[in-house]
Amino acid sequence: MSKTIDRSKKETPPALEADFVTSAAASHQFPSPIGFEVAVLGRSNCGKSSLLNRWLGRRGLAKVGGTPGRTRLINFFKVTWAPNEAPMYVVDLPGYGYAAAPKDMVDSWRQLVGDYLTADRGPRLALLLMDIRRGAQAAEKNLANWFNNSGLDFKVVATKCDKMSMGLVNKTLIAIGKDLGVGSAMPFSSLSSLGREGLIKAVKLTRDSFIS
Ligand SMILES: Nc1nc2c(ncn2[C@@H]2O[C@H](COP(=O)(O)OP(=O)(O)OP(=O)(O)O)[C@@H](O)[C@H]2O)c(=O)[nH]1
Ligand SMILES: [Mg+2]
Repeated sequence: MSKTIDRSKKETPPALEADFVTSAAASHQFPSPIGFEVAVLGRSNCGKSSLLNRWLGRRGLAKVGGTPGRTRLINFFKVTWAPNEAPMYVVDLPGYGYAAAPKDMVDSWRQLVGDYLTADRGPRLALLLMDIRRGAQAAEKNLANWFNNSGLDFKVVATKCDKMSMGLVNKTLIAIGKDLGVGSAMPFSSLSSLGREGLIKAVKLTRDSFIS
């Protein structure tokens, strides 16, 4: 007899509303803050847009794939999870580390993302993503240091966990956490939904910590 897995009881439904608001190429184009904000950042192609779509349960909201490193804009999405819940911005930052990126592009990334991260935008959580197969490299270590020094809340998320055995995933999560000086990285797979519930919970806890 074949086994059917009933996930319906455990899975959080998609966000009630998730709408693209605007793209910004410079800080004067950032929309005014509306409250809590979650920023997704990581190396080009590490799965930022895919995570965003899977986390919110909105396939196609953020553009996936395409030419790595082509997205140079910051994309703002307005998200309301449930009725009577205040909306928040979810912010898809352009990826760094694209191998073929010319120097002026690297500089413009630094400028734009730096302007966003240092802007006075109220309570925020940054999600620092990396492909679990690549782990934490110099760029991720620099970013984690920067977050620790600036006091901006951040969580480390290892993406594409479906590409590894679960045994190795668990070991790698601990290793990444150690490399970056955090407890352990959080797992995610935009294919299998692994880690979605954990991410929903972690974001909610952080958000609630600012409200109380
Ligand atoms: N197997 C697997 N593939 C994934 C996963 N997440 C993303 N991908 C694939 O990785 C590629 C890049 O995904 P994106 O979500 O566009 O990555 P990104 O970080 O937004 O890329 P940029 O915006 O270019 O920086 C796509 O081909 C995705 O289908 C995952 O969890 N598992
Ligand atoms: Mg993207």
